[in-house]
This record gives sequence, structure tokens and C-alpha cells, in this order.
Amino acid sequence: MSSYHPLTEEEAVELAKSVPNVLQPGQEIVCREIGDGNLNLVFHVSQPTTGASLILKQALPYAKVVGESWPLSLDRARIESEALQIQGKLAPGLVPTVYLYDADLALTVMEDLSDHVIMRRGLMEGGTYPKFAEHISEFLAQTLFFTSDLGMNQQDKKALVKSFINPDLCKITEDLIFDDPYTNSPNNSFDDHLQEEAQALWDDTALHLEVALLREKFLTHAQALLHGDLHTGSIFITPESTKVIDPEFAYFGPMGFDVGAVIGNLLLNYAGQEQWSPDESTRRERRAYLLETVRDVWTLFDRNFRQLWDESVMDRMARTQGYQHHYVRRLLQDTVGFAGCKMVRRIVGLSHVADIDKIPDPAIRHKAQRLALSIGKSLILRNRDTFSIDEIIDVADSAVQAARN
Ligand code: SR1
Ligand code: MG
Repeated sequence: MSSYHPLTEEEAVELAKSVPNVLQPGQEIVCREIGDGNLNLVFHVSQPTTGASLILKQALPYAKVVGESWPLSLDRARIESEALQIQGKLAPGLVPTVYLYDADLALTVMEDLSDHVIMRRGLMEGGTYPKFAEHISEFLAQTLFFTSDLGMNQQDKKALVKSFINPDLCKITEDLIFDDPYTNSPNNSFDDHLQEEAQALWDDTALHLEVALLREKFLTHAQALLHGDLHTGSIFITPESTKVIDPEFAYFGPMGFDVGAVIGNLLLNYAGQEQWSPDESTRRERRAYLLETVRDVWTLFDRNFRQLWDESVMDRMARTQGYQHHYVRRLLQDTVGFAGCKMVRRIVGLSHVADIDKIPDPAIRHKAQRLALSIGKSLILRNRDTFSIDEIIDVADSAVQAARN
């Protein structure tokens, strides 16, 4: 019989003590439940006298953000710990170290990253991260290339696809990102002042066609092992270090979904800059910095991915002249479409982002929301016609200009 139950802080301490070589015996231990996400319990266990600490993350059998009426499989804890281990091998130093996984308790014990900040918070506070684009593009290129049919044995890949079947978490994405925002769904949640913009989303059939095509890719295109929820709240950061956390949504899907998540979330912060920059000139600089980061993320990813392809591709047919060009172009187009979907869902869907929702003045918040929707919709509408990352920068720039006029 399973011994699963939600842990108390006292039990978390006992489990933490069982991890070899972290906490020292006989010293005071402090434990706090710090989970502020949508789904899990997170315990921070530390030892003030030695400075040692670790994190225990336990899956709950339902979505915490909604309650027990939304059951969720505990298997996501296995998926998360296995994904972290694969990503740790492919992108060393860019994910936390996993110390232990307990299947019965749906528990992963891992490295504490409290010396980092959550990137979403860091960006809202005006932080700059000169290594971010290099790190995240390496993470993306390594993890996506080497879990795809390009970079791994294709029969082994099929076995891996099987062990990353993640129906409950995929269903969240299928509904919250690719369905609810485009209809009057009870799951949606938005400020009253957005009623007109929401109605426009529900009525826009050209937009629906693009979202349906992107949704189809998410449902059917088992291209590589994705992180699956790579927003700026899933990234711990300092100016020197980047750590990707929380891959519980991992499954085999379209690569552009991960790349687009990063870009869409940078652009959500960009949309909120009237709040997060104190004056016009800082705002201009800040927006330029964010757009430069968007450009660098794609450009470095593109370079790394092509280099891995040239050096390590497993598939003879993938060496066919012109194929790489075609593949990477489709990957950019998917990235653009998924980035747009990620933006729209955070404005009208169930789960929002602090970059926008923490704007206290409703008029400034409304402007930020409209800007995010305008950029998001443009990205979705033009995804299949995009040939360069510069076009995305132009979309974001023009949306700001249009909002001024
Ligand atoms: C019910 S879960 C809502 C959202 O939280 C996660 O971080 C994912 O982004 C998901 O869509
Ligand atoms: Mg998460």
C-alpha cells in the first residue's frame, strides 16, 4: 500500500536528515513550507550553523491553485525528477542537483538555490542577467537536440517518449493555453476592464485557426523532450548563473514550445515596463535590453542547435541538403506562435503572471494587458509567415509605438 500523504514540516526535516552528506547531525534545523506555485508543496530545510540547506518538493494529488476538485496524477513527481536528471546530464550546471526521489511520497529532494532569485521577480526589480541568453540557449539546444530523432537513437527515443507520457499536465496546457482563452470558458479569469478584449479573442476566427494549428502540434508532434513550462518563474538566476527548475510538465512535444515560453515571458515583462521602470528613459533602456535578450536567446539557440546538428546528427537522411534550413525555419515559426499563445493565456486565462498582475494602478495594468495581448495576437497571427527573429522585435517595438499614439 502506498504511504503517500502530504508531509508536515516535521516529516520534511526527518526526510532531509536522511540525505547523505548535506545536513550535519546534532545541529539546529529550520524548515518552512514556501510553495507559492500552483501545484505542489515546497519545503525549505536549512541548518543555520553550517549554512547547509536543501529543498523538498512534494506533488499534491490535485491542482493546489484550484483545489481537490481538479485531481492530478502524482506521477508528475517522477517525470520531474527524471527530466531533471536527463537535463542535468545534457546541460550540466543549468539545473539543480537531485539528491533523492521518493516515488511513494511523490517527493524530489534537490539542491537549494536560495542564493539565486526567481527570474520573473528579478526582471520586475530591474535586474540584468548578462549570461542568461548564453545559458538558456545552451540549455534549450542541448536538451532539445539530444532528445530528438536528430540527436538520439530513434528506437531509444520511442522508449523515452513512453516514459514521459504526461496526460494530466498536458491537459492543463491544452485547455489553459490552447482552448480557454479563445472561448467564454469558466476557467478564464480577467479584469472587468478587459471584457471587450476578451470578446475580441473569442470572435477572432483567423486567430482561432492559428491556435488550432499550434494546438495540433502540441498534441501530436513528439519532437523532443520538453521542459514543458519554461516561463521566467521556472528559472532561478543571478548575473553569473542560470538554473532551470520545475520540469513537471515535461513530455515529448514541439521544440518551439520551450523556446517560445522563454521569449513570450520576456515579452510579458516588456509589456509591464510602464510599472517596472521608474521613468521614460529607463523604460526605453529596459525595453531595449529585453528585446536584445529575445534576439540573443533565438540567435544563440539557432547557432548552437545548428552546430550540434553539424557535429552530432545521428540520422543519415538529416544530412540531406536543405533539410536543416527547413527544420530550423519551422522551429522559429513554432517559437513565434507558441510565444504568442503563452502571452495571451497569461492575460485572460486561469493563471496569470506577476509582471502584469502586480501592477497596482488599474489604468497602467490595463495598458500593459492590452500591449501583451496585442503582441501575443500578432505573434500568433504571423507565426507561419515569420522568417527572422527581427520580425518579432519589430512586432514588439511597433506595439509600443501604437500604444503611445
Ligand atoms: C493549474 S496550473 C496553471 C499553470 O501553472 C503552471 O505553472 C503552468 O504554467 C500551468 O499552466
Ligand atoms: Mg511550475
